[in-house]
Amino acid sequence: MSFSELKGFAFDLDGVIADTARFHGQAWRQIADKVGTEWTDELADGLKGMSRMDSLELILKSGNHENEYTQEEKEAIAKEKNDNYLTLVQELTPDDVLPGMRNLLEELKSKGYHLALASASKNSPKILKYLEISDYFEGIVDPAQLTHGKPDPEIYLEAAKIMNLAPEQVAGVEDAQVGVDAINRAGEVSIGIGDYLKDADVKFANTAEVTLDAIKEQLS
Ligand code: B16
Ligand code: MG
Repeated sequence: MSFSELKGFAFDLDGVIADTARFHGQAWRQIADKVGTEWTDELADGLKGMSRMDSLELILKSGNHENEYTQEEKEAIAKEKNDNYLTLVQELTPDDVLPGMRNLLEELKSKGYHLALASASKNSPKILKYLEISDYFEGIVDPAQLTHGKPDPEIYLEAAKIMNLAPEQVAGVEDAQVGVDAINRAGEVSIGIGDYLKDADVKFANTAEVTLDAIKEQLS
């Protein structure tokens, strides 16, 4: 893993750039209550970075309810969660960019790094607009076009393609274990934010600590 090889960064959105993980959590908690699954911190962490349908499956499974709903009913529940989420995120403003991240995007952009978004969220273009940071990214991977969710490397490989870079020239930034695993499997440099993460090449306790110098220091 060499810092000098890096030419681009692929960012996760929820929990890395935007303080939206709490809104996903809040909206899923209502669904967990509805289907009768107990809400625990472990379940909340496990949902981070997972696609909408995978998240619902995990909630159903952890309460042993996986065989109680038809596909049509599951789609209706997932829509209900998303409607709740979209109501909650309406209150987002540019102040909801997580600490340090606007400066980091600015620094990376001004130093000529390529930037792409590798979020599992189908709502990410909307969220970037609320936060007024859409212009930093030269591309957004469309999760609707992917065959597999994180921890499959597909989303991070797509992000490298969008930037026209080889995987080893890209660093991915994540707050979820499935996301760090996806970056590692893509052969990119993994930057993990959160004490609970395992196997990240570069580790930070929170977003405020992430700077280009600090990344360089950990990679050399
Ligand atoms: P949506 P990320 C992920 O975004 C969230 O962490 C996860 O909680 C959510 O279920 C997933 O996006 C799908 O989001 O329902 O909005 O399409 O962390 O990959 O940026
Ligand atoms: Mg995330």
